[in-house]
Amino acid sequence: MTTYSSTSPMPRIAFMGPMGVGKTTAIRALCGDDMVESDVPNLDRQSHAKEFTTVGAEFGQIDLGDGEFVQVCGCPGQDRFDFLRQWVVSASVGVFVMVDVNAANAVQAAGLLLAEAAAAENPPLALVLSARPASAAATQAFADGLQAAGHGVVPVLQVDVRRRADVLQALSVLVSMLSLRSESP
Ligand SMILES: Nc1nc2c(ncn2[C@@H]2O[C@H](COP(=O)(O)OP(=O)(O)O)[C@@H](O)[C@H]2O)c(=O)[nH]1
Ligand SMILES: [Mg+2]
Repeated sequence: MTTYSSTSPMPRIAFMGPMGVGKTTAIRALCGDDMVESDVPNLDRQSHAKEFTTVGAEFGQIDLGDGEFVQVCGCPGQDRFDFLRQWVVSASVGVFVMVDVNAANAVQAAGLLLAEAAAAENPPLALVLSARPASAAATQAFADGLQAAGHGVVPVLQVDVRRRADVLQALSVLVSMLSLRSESP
């Protein structure tokens, strides 16, 4: 069994993205009730109609098997929580940048978060999650847009965050990429 101490903390993976994209849903799909939530009634209904929104960060933990745990963390997408998101990013080994590729500002919004991750002192590995149904053409146009904006070739995974199997699969891709990275010299 793996134990964690202050010198080897549980690896943390962050979910980032705009309000309503599905961060809380993804963490709930992974962790069920085993999470600390911070949703409160949404007072900013002009930006988004949903009833609850996340203030502060929310955390859960998940057993990958063999006693290996990762902590998953949701970061608010609203700008007034910039400082909190930057802290979480700098303290994470991996980040999921969640996006609706059909949104007009998808490339810009995802690009900002990718740039924020890349600017961290020890940059976390970043994967993009396409979190709404999207055509192959729309997904390709989005990926091309990111590349044209200088973000390189970033993997874009299609997920339905309401399905635990989808979120688990995305997590296992990220964890595999992380273990490859830690093995390379
Ligand atoms: N129709 C539809 N709804 C979705 C889909 N994926 C997520 N949702 C819903 O979008 C909402 C996302 O809210 P939430 O997880 O609180 O977003 P957060 O602000 O990023 O934490 C939830 O009500 C989900 O059920 C999808 O593919 N289709
Ligand atoms: Mg939320």
